[in-house]
Amino acid sequence: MPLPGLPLFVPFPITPYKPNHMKTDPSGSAPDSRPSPAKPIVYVLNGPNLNLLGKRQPEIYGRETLADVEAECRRIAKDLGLAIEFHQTNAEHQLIDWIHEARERAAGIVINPAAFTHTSVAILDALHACDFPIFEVHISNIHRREEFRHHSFVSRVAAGVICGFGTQGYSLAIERLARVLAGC
Ligand code: DHK
Repeated sequence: MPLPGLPLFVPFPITPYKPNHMKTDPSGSAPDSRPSPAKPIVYVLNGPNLNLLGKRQPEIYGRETLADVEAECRRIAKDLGLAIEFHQTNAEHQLIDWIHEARERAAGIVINPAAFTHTSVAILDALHACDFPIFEVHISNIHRREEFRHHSFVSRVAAGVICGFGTQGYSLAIERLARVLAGC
């Protein structure tokens, strides 16, 4: 029986995003005192060989460079009121270190792990330690390519996956992340 005065249906509560450092400790102690960033930070992380974007297999990855992608990510993030940390590395451990850094500072991650998508349990584990939305991006349609590219470890933890939209996939992922962070 519903209690008098209470609605029959309580909608699923949307919990607004709080970065880790602003969460109240379950023990009851106060949240730590680091200042909250003015804008939510999104880490845009890129894995191996993406530094060669525009030069490497342009028939697959297109002619835009990673610098072009970064500029577009920054442009769209500015419009959406987000700050961007944009990185590329050829080293697995460096990607993991940035994911750990993001865990402390960021509101979300957009990641193109490139070849590590298909191989790295370590990157999956690092992403599992983050409690914010993660969007996985692939420039090419990995499902139209060699079979070894069809499996992604990262998809197990991604809120969404974009592939085959070319470099526009990054902008789409940032737009989606902004919506999710706004609770819509
Ligand atoms: C980029 C790579 O470097 C490949 O190893 C992936 C991905 C696909 C992309 O499409 O962005 O298999």
